[in-house]
Formats: sequence, structure tokens, C-alpha cells
Amino acid sequence: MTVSLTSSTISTGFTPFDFVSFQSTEQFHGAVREQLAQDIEVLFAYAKLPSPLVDACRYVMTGQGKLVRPLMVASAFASINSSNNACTDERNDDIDTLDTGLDTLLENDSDYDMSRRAALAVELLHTYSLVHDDLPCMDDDELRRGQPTAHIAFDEATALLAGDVLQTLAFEVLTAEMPTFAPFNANIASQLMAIFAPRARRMVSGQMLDLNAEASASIAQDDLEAIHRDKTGALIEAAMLMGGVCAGATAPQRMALQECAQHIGLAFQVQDDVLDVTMTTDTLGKPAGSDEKLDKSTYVKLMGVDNATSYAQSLFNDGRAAISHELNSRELSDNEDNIGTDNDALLALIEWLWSRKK
Ligand code: GRG
Repeated sequence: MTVSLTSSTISTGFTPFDFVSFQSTEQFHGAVREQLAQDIEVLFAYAKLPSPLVDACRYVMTGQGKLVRPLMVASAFASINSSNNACTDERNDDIDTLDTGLDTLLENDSDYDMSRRAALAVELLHTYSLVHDDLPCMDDDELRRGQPTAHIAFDEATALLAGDVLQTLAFEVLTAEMPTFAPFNANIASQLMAIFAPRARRMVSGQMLDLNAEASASIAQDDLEAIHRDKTGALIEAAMLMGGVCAGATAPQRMALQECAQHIGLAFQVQDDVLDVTMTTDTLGKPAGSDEKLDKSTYVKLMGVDNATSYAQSLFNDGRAAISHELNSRELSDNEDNIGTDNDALLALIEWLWSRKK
């Protein structure tokens, strides 16, 4: 892949995270994915990893992943940005100054680059967790993202190290000086770190709780929820909050994003359990029916496919309500362009997640 060394907004010719300038959700997601693919190559060029480590890292980062978490960063960034710009526009109309608008524009350029760092960070961390989860000492899986798992395509030691270095890079990328990225914003970077680090730790705790639960004959819904709040939910929380923080989310907006992410994180896991029994290996790009094979505690096991599907739907609705309601009740503005209308990146993402087949 050829990587442009100029600033992202200039090289791609559009403002990728400005949702309403796209004709469809798919086009917006396509732009985010394209940006991420470029940024992954910039990062690998910066990191100068030896072979075959770099090959294994590129292999796992460029498979057929859905890139849900980077899309969450991008969507939260776009939603909060457009919501707050609508407020700024109103205030500017009121006080009639030109300077305020220009300041906002300049600030937003470097904030956008911080959101690119955040999007990379969550995908690196997520991919590390998948690589380690697939290892023989964990789930011992052979297929992931439509291709042989890392330890099969390379070897176990290389896969282990690839996971390790992806995890390290997930943190390094927040402050690394890399071509095509504006110098990092120290204030935003420290907030991102404070969000990201504890949730990365919670993901591992959740995995331990999940392994513990495999040994038990049955599990209560509360306990299953506690596992997935950490194992799957923590990183989804991180993604939405990090996107929001890069766009300057206020305290109430952060609370709304956190609440939304908690519902969506759980919905995503419940849906994952349903897809595991209703979809084929070809569609999923990973072995179908593996939860039952590994005797995992799942929502399908707990409540059956139909109830689990309804539960996922109600959680997605709760997630939608959390951001629509909270952010629409802001003091500054309640006009039609705000988050809460269908012209919104996060709401569109929730719709897209609900309709996913893999
Ligand atoms: C091994 C440290 C360590 C942690 C493992 C997240 C995790 C914890 C394991 C991954 C296995 C798994 C099924 C987790 C549940 C979360 C989940 C649904 C992961 C799959 O995420 P997708 O669907 O995958 O976003 P893609 O490949 O599209 O990125």
C-alpha cells in the first residue's frame, strides 16, 4: 500500500469524520476503514519491527475484521463534534465573531488526528486479544477473520509476540511522533490514557472470569453480565469515550456515551452468541458453533436463541435512547441537527450493528 506523507485531511481530500457530508453510513464507514488502513502502515513503518513479527502483525491487522471499535471511535467523534459545532454556531450567531469559528476549525484538525490515534489504539488492543484468545493455551482456534489464525499461519512464538507488541503499540500510538499525524495533544492524550488503560486491564480480567466460568455447570445472568461488562464491554466503552473526548465531549456527554456503550457492549456480546449458532463458518470467518464445542457460558445457553435475540434488540434500543435522550437535553441547543436525529453517526452505527450478520 502507498502511504501519503501529508496531513490526513489533505491527502484524502475530505473530512472523514464529518458524517453528514457522506451519502450513506457505508460510505462513512468505508472512509474510516481506508484511513485506518493507511494509519496501520504508517505505524508499522514507524515501529520497524523485525520479520516475521511485522508480517504477523500486518497479517492479523489486515484480515477481514469488521473494525467495529475504530468505527465507534469515529462515530462518537463525529456525533459529539457535530453536536458541539451546532452549539458553537449558535453562540457565534449570537455574539457575531469570526475568530471563534476559525479557532474551532483549527482545534478540530488536531483533535481529528487524536481520534485517528484512538481508533488505531482500540483496534490494536482488540486484535492482540483475538490473537491470544486463539492460541492453543486458550481457545485453540484455527480460523479468524476468514483466514488461518496467527499461530497456524506463523508459529506459536511469533503469534504470542505479535499479540504482545500489538498491545504495546496500542499505548505507544497515543503519543508517538509519526508522519501524517499532527504532534500529539498532551491534554487529550492523558485523558485517552486514563480511559484506555483501566479498560484494557478490565478486558483481561473479564477473560479470566470467563475461563473460570467454563468450569461451572451453570451460570446466573448477573454473573454472565459481569463477565461481559469487562471482557467485551470495557473496550467498547473505551472506544466511544475516546472518540467523544477527542471531540471535546462535556461531562454530561461523556456520561451519556458511557451509558450508551454499556448497553451496546452487552448487546454486541449477546448478538455474538446468537450469531455463533445461527450463522455459518463461511459467513462468520471464524468457526461457527465454537461456543457449544468449548462449553462456553453464553446467552443462548442461558435463555435460548429467540429470547437472546429479543434481549439484544432491547439493549440496542437502550443504547440508542441513552445518547438520544441525554445529548438532546443539553442546555445550549435542541435544533434538528443535533445528535438524536437520524443524521447522526452513532445512531447510524447502532443501526448497522443491529443488522450485522458476522
Ligand atoms: C486473551 C487477553 C485476552 C483477552 C481475550 C476479547 C477477548 C478477551 C477475546 C476475544 C474472543 C471473543 C469472542 C470475545 C468476545 C468479544 C467479541 C465479540 C470479539 C469479536 O469481536 P468482533 O466481532 O471481531 O468485532 P472482528 O474480527 O470483526 O474484529
